Formats: sequence, C-alpha cells, structure tokens
Amino acid sequence: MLKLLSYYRSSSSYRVRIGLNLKGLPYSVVPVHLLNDGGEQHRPQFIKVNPSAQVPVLQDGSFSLAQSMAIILYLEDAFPKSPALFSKDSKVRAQQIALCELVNSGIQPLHNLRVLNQLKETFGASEEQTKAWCAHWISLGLASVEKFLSEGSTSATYAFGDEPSAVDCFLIPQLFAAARFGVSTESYPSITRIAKACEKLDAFSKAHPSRQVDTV
Ligand SMILES: N[C@@H](CCC(=O)N[C@@H](CS)C(=O)NCC(=O)O)C(=O)O
Repeated sequence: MLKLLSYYRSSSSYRVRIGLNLKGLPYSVVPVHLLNDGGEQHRPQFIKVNPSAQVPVLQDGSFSLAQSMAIILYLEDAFPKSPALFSKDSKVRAQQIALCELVNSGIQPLHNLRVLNQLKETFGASEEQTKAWCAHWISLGLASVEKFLSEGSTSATYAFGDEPSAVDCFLIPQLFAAARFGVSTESYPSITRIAKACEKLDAFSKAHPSRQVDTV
C-alpha cells in the first residue's frame, strides 16, 4: 500500500492527500510532526528518506519521492485511473502545471516554517510582523491566481473545467494557509466559487487538516 509521510497542517501534504483521494488510491499516513522536539523532519532517519527535511514524501514500495508536484505527476502516470489530474492536451497540461507552480514556488515557500523561523530568529521579526509578511505574499500570489482563473471559463465548476484537477489540489490547501494567516479570499470570485465546489467533494473534505490521524 502507498504510504504518505505527512503533517496534518502542511499544505504540501494536503495537496497530495487530495490527489490520492481523487484517484481513489488507498494509502496510509505516517505522521511527521514538524514542531515536536525541534521537528521530526530533522531526525536522522527522516533525513535519510528526504535530505531536504520536508514533508510530504510518498512511498510506493521501495520507491520514495519528495516534492508534491513530482508526487502528483507520479500518481497521474503510475495510476492512470480516472479522473485524470491533468489534461491530455499538452498546452492545457502545461498551463495547469504553471498554475500549480505559482502556488508551489511562488507562494508557499514564502510562508514555510523554516522561512518564518529565520525571520524570527535571525532578523528578530515579531509574531505580528511575521504574520504580515505571510499575508503580503499570500495576497499577492492569490491575486495572480485569481486573475489567471478569471480569464478562463467563469462558468467552470473547478479551476480547469468541470472535473477537479491538480490545480484544485494545489489551490485549496493554499486557501487553508491563507485563512491561517488572516488573509480573506472573499474578494476573489473565481477562487471562492471553486473552493465552494471542492468543499462538497469527499476527496477534499477527507484530506482536510482537521480530519487527519495526527490532527492536533
Ligand atoms: N515544494 C515542496 C515544499 C515542501 C514543504 O515546504 N514542506 C513543508 C510543509 S508544507 C515542510 O516540511 N517544512 C518543514 C520545515 O520548514 O522545517 C513540496 O511541494 O513538497
């Protein structure tokens, strides 16, 4: 069975949980607590699995893979069951990857735990300043996502049409992170519409941080 090394509140782990659920793939979660004892991701046995000391990691037998984008692409290729997480049209697929990457490399790294720790520990940022930093980058990033989505079909149910795709796997966890850092997404009509549609699906609700084996 597939194993996912995951932390309940990690938005990158949440993406993969949605992807696995959408594909209907059974998996077990191996919790990695990012805060306990200085963070279990720094333990030598975890570093052996992922030298970058980050979750998620997917294990498929002896095959181990980090980076949620790579994991979602792997799920699509290794388990070509419906629903597809990417379009078969190469231009649409590339646009989907671009939007996933906007979240993956343009927003999430700026509010990652290690970045916030560095702001506090090395640069003396207060809790309030750190939160304002996160809110700034999340708002800026989501404004670009909204612009992109609103240029597509405004009647589509999900980010890319009437079936959920990898883009929804990346978008919904980013909205959870936005809420954590006090960013309202109400002024983004496309994002709000898509989030409401995703919320109704089991694949998304079962992946939610409030429903994990390690939820605190
Ligand atoms: N681009 C990576 C990001 C992974 C990542 O940033 N993971 C965070 C949790 S969302 C983490 O493990 N942080 C631990 C730390 O910063 O020490 C991915 O998509 O998997």
